[in-house]
Amino acid sequence: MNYSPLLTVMVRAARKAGALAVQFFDRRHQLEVAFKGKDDPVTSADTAVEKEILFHLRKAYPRYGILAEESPPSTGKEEWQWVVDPIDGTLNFLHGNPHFALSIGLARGDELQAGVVYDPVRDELFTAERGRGAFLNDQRIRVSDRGTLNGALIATGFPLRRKHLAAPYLSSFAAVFAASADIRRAGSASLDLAYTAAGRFDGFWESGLSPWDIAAGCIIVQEAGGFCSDFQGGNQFLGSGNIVAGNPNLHRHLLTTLEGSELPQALGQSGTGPG
Ligand code: 2AM
Ligand code: CA
Repeated sequence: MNYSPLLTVMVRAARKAGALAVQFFDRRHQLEVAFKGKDDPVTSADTAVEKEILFHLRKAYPRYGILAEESPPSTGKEEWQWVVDPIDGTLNFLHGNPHFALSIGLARGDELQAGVVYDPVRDELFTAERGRGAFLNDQRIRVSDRGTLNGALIATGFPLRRKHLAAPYLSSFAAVFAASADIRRAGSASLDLAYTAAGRFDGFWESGLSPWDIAAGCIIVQEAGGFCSDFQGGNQFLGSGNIVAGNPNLHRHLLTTLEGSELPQALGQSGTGPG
């Protein structure tokens, strides 16, 4: 696969750090777990994998800003910014479920430019660069072409750190569940988006995410021909952490279905953003 110079750097970072993540995964019982908040674990694996990713990115692009899950943010004034999650799906990782990914996005101002989501256990590398399409390993990927929710397989995530949103969330679940074939909750937002880009899911919704959970996955969805938005259909998904994604038809149907549920209003009342 002939990657651009930019993607070459991002892919190198993902592969080197991915190998490290798998080593940690194989001896996860020895990891010390600290908690950033309730149900918000961080291990030495998260910090070491992030350090490895940032080493490669900084070496090639020393002036770019950095927004990464386990590091203090840079000034935020840089035009170009890396948006990095070293292990997305930390709870899976810690429980020995082999479903997690490294997520590396690049934004210029508000616009996503490139993304890499790497599942090091399955060695599946999802990549995209603005205007150049989306790929899984060296194969071009596209979102599904399903026109309606009828028969659709939809991914979601629970508001695990905002359990007071359980009831309104379940109202959105019930609405989508009634209209679709089935729903999956796999525990890694970046992989949910990458799978949506590859047509493995027809769509995805979740609330309360952080920019590093979704930046890379969203540009992969967009370059695979899909749409990503917030719950109002606008482009404030990185800032709000509330996201709806899918092929263009499914995206529209999902938005309408979610609008008919209690979730958007409850999010409006409890404020947006991760937590
Ligand atoms: P993590 O594994 O890196 O914590 C699961 O629903 C998905 O949501 C995962 O991608 C998880 O990322 C992310 N996630 C859950 N709660 C979050 C929060 N409060 N802030 C940011 N990301 C969150
Ligand atoms: Ca994450």
